[in-house]
Amino acid sequence: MNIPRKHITTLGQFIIERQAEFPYAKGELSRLLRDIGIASKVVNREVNKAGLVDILGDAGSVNVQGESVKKLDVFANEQFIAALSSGGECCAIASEENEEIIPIQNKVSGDAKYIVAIDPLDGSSNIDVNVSIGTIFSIYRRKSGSGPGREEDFFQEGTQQVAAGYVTYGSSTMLVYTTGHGVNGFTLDPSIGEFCLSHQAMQIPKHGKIYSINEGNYSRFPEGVKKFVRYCQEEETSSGRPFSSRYIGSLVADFHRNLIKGGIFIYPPTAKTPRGKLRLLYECNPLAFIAEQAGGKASDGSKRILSLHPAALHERTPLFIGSEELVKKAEECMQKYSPVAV
Ligand code: AHM
Ligand code: MG
Repeated sequence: MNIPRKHITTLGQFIIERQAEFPYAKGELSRLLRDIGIASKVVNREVNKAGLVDILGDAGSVNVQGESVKKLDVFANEQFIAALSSGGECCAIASEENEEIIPIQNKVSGDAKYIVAIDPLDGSSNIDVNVSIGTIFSIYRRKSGSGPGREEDFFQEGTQQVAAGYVTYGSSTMLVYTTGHGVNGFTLDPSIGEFCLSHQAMQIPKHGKIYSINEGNYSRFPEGVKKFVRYCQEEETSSGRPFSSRYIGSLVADFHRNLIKGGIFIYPPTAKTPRGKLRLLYECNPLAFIAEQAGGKASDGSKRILSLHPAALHERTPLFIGSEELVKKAEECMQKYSPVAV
């Protein structure tokens, strides 16, 4: 029996069809997103064969946050830098793996207009145990006039992002992005090597029933977070509590699951890490943009993530992100029980 094939929209087609929605529709942003999509396919290929080749394990170096770097982090970083440097639309990159920005002298199109902040491979401690990992990216227009971009170009609030997205390398590989007109998700079809539109106009459920937090740190949580965790665990039929606890330890995968099913992800300030662990520029801001575009909310416990003004490239912030109702409830707990912790 012949099963009629459904119409497929590839990422490339979708970006071009939606180009008119982009703030400055001259094709540059389309090309930039295309470059990121291509690099992520190369990274996906390596991630998928990580168990087969001698690419696992520490690369022997330590990144700027003092964490050990796996070989795939290095590989992913190089792929994205190469794609963005040669693509002609990006004038500077800020990467989790590089202490300083990477300024790009543009030979192709003169002065490129965009800067990209990226975490090339997040959750890398999960690589050698076959658990989902991801790439997170954020795109801004430059503030400086011409030539290679500068560090100050990156000190813009998250509200200024023109596009943001992530790729999750999991049981299937997905690219999810927004340009400020809703959120769309594309699943990689390995047989044709294309990201195909699979999740159109994604919306996060308003009332989620999942909470995601590293409860091993419970004793170090501020009182507000402890109260919220206990709220999630209490019995109450009308609100569906107790909620389920789900924590992968890969931000992209935890966020992606909660985006689809509804829930809250928290990386709070702790006694050990008073500003939390996650980085504002290339982890929190892009996911906050996506969360808001999908009808959710992202906060540092009291302030909107997208309103924070970065003062350093690798700045950290506490993160409460996901379904609106749950983030509001967590904020209430923080304001009531830990007003000075945020
Ligand atoms: P990384 O950028 O070094 O990979 O660290 C970020 C990861 C996130 O993916 C995840 O949400 C978090 O660290 C987990 O941290 P913890 O192990 O402290 O719970
Ligand atoms: Mg990271």
